[in-house]
Amino acid sequence: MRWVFTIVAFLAVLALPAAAQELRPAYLLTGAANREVQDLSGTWTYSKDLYRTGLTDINGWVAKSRMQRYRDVDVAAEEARGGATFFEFDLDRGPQMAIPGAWNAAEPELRYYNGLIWFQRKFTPKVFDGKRVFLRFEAVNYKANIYLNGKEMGRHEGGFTPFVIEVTHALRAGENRLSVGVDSTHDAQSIPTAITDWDLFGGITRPVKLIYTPETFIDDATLTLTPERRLKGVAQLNGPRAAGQVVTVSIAGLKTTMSATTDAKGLAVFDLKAPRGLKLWSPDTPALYEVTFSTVDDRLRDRIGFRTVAVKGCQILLNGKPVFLKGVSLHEEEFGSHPARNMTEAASRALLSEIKYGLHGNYVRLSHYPHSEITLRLADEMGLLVWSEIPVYWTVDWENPAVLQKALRMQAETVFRDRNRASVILWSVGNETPVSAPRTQFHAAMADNARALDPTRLISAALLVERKGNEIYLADPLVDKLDVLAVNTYAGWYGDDPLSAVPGLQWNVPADRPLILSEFGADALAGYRDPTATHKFSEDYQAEYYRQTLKMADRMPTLNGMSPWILKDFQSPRREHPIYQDGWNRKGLLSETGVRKEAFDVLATYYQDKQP
Ligand code: GCB
Repeated sequence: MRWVFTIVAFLAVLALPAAAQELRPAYLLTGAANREVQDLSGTWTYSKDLYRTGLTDINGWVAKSRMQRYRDVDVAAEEARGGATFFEFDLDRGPQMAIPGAWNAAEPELRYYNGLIWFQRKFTPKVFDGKRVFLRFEAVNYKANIYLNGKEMGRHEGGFTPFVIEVTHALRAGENRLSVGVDSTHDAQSIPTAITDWDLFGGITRPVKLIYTPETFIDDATLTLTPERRLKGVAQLNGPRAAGQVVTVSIAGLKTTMSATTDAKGLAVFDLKAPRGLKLWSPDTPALYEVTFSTVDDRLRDRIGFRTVAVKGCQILLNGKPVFLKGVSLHEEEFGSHPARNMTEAASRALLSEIKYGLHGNYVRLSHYPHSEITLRLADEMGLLVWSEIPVYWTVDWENPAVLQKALRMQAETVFRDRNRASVILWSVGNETPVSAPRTQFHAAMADNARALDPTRLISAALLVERKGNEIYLADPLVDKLDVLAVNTYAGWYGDDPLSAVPGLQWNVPADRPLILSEFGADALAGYRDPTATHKFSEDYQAEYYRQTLKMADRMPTLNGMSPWILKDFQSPRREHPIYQDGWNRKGLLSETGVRKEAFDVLATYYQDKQP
């Protein structure tokens, strides 16, 4: 019997190991949604900068001041004055774009723009005497250079995780000028690299908010249920009075409160027997509690669900009971013909509703990168278990320590953002990465990092399989690091197997651990029918592929769940068949506009009948 949870592991919830602690961003501002916030979404102006003249001049010289798009200058007023000075930009009079949203969908000429674009937003802050003010970017893809009133405030790399910059002392009364250089270029050292099977969309893809806090504030607080039915957690204070403060936690509806005093670093640690009346979170009963952390200065609210997840032998246990993960994979792309990766609550709810109510699912693989906080919070609210991953996908520069550090930091940003989400049960450390010693070391470091950052969840990775005749097997040393094995398999789509052969494939995988089919799928163009089910790209072929693959799945004894590829057709520049694909990966069970294909019903019926 292999229990993932041990008392020792849980001690780590209380104090992060040194290496993991170093990955904690200076500011997190989790629970920002419930704070005093000024949303900077709306109309911004922009200026394209394909040759990066705003950042550097020829020969690597400092950029010419007439090119520096982030300058705090009223170009029109300067021009009216006349004289020798002139400019080759004017953000105040530039074209406009709605933010958040990828630029690729904003204008036809930007559809395949890949490079640097400067964005500008002017705003007037609220009165903030005695308060601190932060800018929180929920996601900028891929690199961001941030300037306020012409001064550089910070940089960030990584397209899917939030970052926070303090601007208290850089703000001025009245109008302020916020400039953001967004570089969508991916290279061999980026995560992911430039080679993927999805659209690498550029831009300020998630909201930007100004957040106002007291001088000493609760930067982050977490509370989790242990298998011993204790509620354990921490609160991290930031500010001049962070040490020696009493932090009180109360859980609405449970008449439960507890207090702890912060140490010299502003950290308070909680440990309390879970109250008897605590309702456990599960997909069937997604109970969320309003949890409030308060100090004399500040108050932070979050809606938190309490549940346990563990592995026992080859089963996954949710709240101590076996669960079969009935899921599907999802890219972050809203319905419609021109998606901008703009995950409004309505857009996200529309996608998740198809999983929860259409497919009768209880699980979603949020591939291949951290999705919007909106989606995670909805998964909590609607009752969907979540697999979360960062885009260590196919190939990254395995032997480069700087790239590993980047991956670990991205992973930390994800864990810190989402560790209060009951829905998240799995941290994945990679997708379909070809086995080699440096690659396995890289993933092993990620697995150790994820466990150190969060010992309460399970670790997995979507692995490649090997094939010998009729036998499919795993030959990947990474399995030793994983709680749950996961494999992507496409027999019947890629390769020569006829569909009739798929159920008979023999799976040879470790018998002591749960297995998930993290992907399987086949392309189909919605509306293209072929009753013989012998033509690839037809709905009939895709439906038959699902029937046969599900038969195969039923013969896999350690199988604990699946997330077929994929809920909805998604944009991918790899997919250029002019009749069937036209720039879309067609493995969706739904077309890009939400039309259900026949295979959708095949999977929905299977899930409706499926018992753990
Ligand atoms: C995979 C990848 C996924 C692709 C999919 C496909 O194995 O993990 O990102 O989109 O196959 O459609 O080939």
